[in-house]
Amino acid sequence: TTISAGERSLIFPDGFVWGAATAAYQVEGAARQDGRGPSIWDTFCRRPGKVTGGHTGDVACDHYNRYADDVRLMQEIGLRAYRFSVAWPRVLPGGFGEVNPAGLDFYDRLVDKLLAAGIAPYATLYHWDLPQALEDAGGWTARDTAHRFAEYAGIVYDRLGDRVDTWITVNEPWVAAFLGYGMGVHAPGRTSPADAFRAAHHLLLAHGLGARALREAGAERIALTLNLVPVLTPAQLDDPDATPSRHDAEAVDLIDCLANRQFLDPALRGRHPERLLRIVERTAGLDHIHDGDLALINQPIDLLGINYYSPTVVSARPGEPANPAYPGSEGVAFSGARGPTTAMGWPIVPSALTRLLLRLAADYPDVGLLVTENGAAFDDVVAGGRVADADRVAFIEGHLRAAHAAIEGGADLRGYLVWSFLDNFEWVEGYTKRFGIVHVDFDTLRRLPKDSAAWYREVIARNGLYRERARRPTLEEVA
Ligand code: GBH
Repeated sequence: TTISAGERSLIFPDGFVWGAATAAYQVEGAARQDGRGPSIWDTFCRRPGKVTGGHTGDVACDHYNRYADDVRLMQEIGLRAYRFSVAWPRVLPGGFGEVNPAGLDFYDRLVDKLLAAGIAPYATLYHWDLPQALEDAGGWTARDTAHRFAEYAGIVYDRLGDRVDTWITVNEPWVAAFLGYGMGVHAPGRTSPADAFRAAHHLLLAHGLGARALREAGAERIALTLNLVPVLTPAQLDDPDATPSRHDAEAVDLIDCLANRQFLDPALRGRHPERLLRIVERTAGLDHIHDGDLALINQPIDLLGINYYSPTVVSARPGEPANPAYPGSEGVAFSGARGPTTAMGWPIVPSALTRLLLRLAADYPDVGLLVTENGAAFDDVVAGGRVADADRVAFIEGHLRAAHAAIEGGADLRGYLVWSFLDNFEWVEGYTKRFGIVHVDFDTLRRLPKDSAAWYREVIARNGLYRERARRPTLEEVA
């Protein structure tokens, strides 16, 4: 019998980093503890109708107080890396100026616990919780915010840089800018396409200024994390080798430009895509882009962090109004999901991850690649003290096979971090969508590793996937 590619044993390169990720506002809670200042998400959650159930991150997983137990769990699962984010308003309650030592103390304790457990800390400096005071001064539409970010980055580095090797400046600037300032479905809830383009530029500038500050201070590894979206035509969703019509290819290129190249090209090539500049010019003008900005944004970085969840499917449709998430996308139709989806309604297409990684390797060959987020929400059920999340195991396994195929194809992929370590505050969806490999009971805050956590532990221990894993004897049986 032949073994299909989907069933082969797949071992990852030596040193491949296995881990999991979270973000401060989604897990920490303790929103008013130890001098933390308010962020735009504290404010946004209190606006009626913005977040499902009126949920907030006030308590979340209470990771701020339970981090020691959480690190113990990570160790049991065998994680080699843990990606967390630092809450800017914990460190600088007013966004700049006076430092809150208790805020830095928390990350100091967390890092020490991680290191003692043999887990590498990966610190993200901005995962969407802008200090409210900075939003009041213009938020990401203000150029100054990028400079404030670089100061903040330096302050955090001063405290943790002797122990944290891997620094991620900004998480998903597209989401922060276009969902936060354009569509208004994320904090701060503004609805101006012009503001969204300005915010996107200033987030890139923050990345560049932050990366420069980190580099000068001696940081070992610096990364930018983007939510990268493979853009496909409906035909390509069924058959990756299908050749799109000229008009559909044009639609794909436009959305790829707005979603991906808007960030990739300035950060990794020091230039703007031409068609992006034309859209920005007619939407926001170009005054916010200063001479020299591209050079600042294009700092040498070590890793590109990739958050991959699902592809976007588009085709050409003359007369179609712009999608509010993509100002400038007139004439493009977005298709709804077909085939299997997660509880978020996002299509499950692992093969798109292979294509994405190979495309990045080809187009941006000088940067290492790291999957900083991949995972899925499903309707988990606790039964008999267990969460049998076979759908999540299948999702992660499929994406690991896809990642491995990209490595075989030459992509310099250094690691994989599952989103998420814990069920947590899923932004607009509040606590109603669960992405964790560890279940959290949001009444008692008790943690329960799901079956996916036990499965992931095996993957990490074996540095890959084995065919017929059900029939492999356990160590105890062999002994
Ligand atoms: C990440 O963002 C975040 O970094 C993380 O905080 C979050 O919890 C996690 O993902 C899960 O959501 O509606 O089919 O067109 C994800 C960014 C942007 C990915 C919107 C999905 C819409 C897919 N997301 N995108 S679709």
